[in-house]
Amino acid sequence: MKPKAYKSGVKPIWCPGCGHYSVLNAITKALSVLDQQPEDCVLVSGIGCSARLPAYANAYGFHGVHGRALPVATGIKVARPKLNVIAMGGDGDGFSIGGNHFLHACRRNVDIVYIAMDNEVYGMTKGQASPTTPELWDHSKLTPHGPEVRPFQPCSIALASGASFIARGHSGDPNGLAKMIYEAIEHPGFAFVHVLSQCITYCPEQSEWKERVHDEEVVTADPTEAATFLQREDGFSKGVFYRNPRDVWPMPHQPPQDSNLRKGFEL
Ligand SMILES: Cc1ncc(C[n+]2csc(CCOP(=O)(O)OP(=O)(O)O)c2C)c(N)n1
Repeated sequence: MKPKAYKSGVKPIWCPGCGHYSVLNAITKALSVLDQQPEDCVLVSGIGCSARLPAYANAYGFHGVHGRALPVATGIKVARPKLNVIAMGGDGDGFSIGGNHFLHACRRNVDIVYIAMDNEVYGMTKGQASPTTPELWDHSKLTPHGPEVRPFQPCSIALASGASFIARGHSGDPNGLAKMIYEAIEHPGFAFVHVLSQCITYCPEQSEWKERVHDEEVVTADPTEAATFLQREDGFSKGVFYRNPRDVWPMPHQPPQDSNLRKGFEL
């Protein structure tokens, strides 16, 4: 099927210039290259501008509650392992209210993809600071001097929490992002794709991201090398940083081997 066939008839209501349009295009392109049947794929989201995406795609969709995309996606994958499950949402959804679920989804290594559409702001609720807002970003009346705290580091935290695939894309490069999403779907285990997805409505300066983003293909399976890279880079590197397949949860059930233990409890 052509990428267009993976779009629903619902017209997006995102602002002009929003990066989320490109993420939708990248997802539909990746599904097209995979030749995925729409009924074999589920897009799961929480709440936010980004979380509207499943409504715009021709696949199963679940628009859930704020911060809860990952537990829902985990439940779907465990119940229906053959489905291609792609969870998504914004930086507020994923790293603030849903932050705890992010850590544990990385740790469990369920075979799902998680696309965080990071615009460094709460877009839907009109531009408050989020966990990834720069320390001195002073555009919101709620934080007139900026949030004055260090931004959350999504890729480093994903690595420390056990994600087995970590990449960063940019909405200004939908083709590169589509390839990355394709690789994330093909990866067995929890695949985290951090997307710099601009919100020029509340952060007009993000239109400069296209000049700041640079390619940095550091595919390593060594967590120490990945951690060192992620601590040194400037947050605008683009590429697949880490790929290290490991056991996927849930593991195949192994009956207890200790027959004495079993006998001891037999009636
Ligand atoms: C439990 C709960 N708290 C707060 C809200 C209000 N709310 C709706 S969307 C949103 C933030 C969305 O920001 P983000 O996840 O960064 O996505 P974006 O809109 O920027 O794509 C908030 C706080 C809510 N819907 N539910």
